[in-house]
Amino acid sequence: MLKQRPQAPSRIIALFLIAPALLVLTGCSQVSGLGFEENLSSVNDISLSLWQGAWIAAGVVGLITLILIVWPAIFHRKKVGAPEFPKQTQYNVPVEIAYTIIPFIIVAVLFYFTAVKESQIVEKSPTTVAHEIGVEGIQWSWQFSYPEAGPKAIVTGTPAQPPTLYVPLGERVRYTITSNDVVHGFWIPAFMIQIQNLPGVTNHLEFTANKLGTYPGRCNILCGRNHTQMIFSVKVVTPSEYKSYLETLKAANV
Ligand SMILES: [Cu+2]
Repeated sequence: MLKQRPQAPSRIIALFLIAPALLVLTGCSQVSGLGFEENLSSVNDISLSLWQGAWIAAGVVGLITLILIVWPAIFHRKKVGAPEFPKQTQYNVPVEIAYTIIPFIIVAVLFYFTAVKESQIVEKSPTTVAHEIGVEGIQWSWQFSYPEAGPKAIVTGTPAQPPTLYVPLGERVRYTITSNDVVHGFWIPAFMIQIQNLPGVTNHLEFTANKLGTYPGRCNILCGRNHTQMIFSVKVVTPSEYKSYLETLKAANV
């Protein structure tokens, strides 16, 4: 038999009301990129608020769920002399409607904002872009082509020698995404970019890199035995350095 527990002290109630509020508030004051840097690419500018918003929404839902779990465990414990089971109820229609509608609203809101952002990301320039680069996935590396430097300006990587994708700073590039065998995923984590390389399908993506540096790139679709070796680097260089890189490719492939 359980001993009668003292009335729940008011500080426990305060803890459960104030602690979540504090967590949320301190979280809000420090909403950073949550792992992503702002303004690194034109895609980051669009996606970052969605990423932050999704985490805040998840935090709020998680907190409410935690309170709902812990609350009965503390405040509805078995009392001395109480029957073995508390009063059993079923078919609480208002509650069931609530827990059907609330998740639906959450999913609908997330879907809406995702669709809005996605359509902005895949938007094509009405006029011509500054540069074109081809990105072909091959088992198991990448092939980058630079049509501005001629049809032969193709850099092919291998698992032993991963290739580098040169990208001009601050200039919009249209990427043509293809595959010559299976499905691959062109992924530059820091730029919040991923688009699939599909055999028989040509995808396009346009974006601008906004900060000089070298960033890791990966294939993020399990594409076969050596999938993990499908790595590459993205090197963001100044427009003049990009021009001379194109010249080097042109000279090497004449
Ligand atoms: Cu792959």
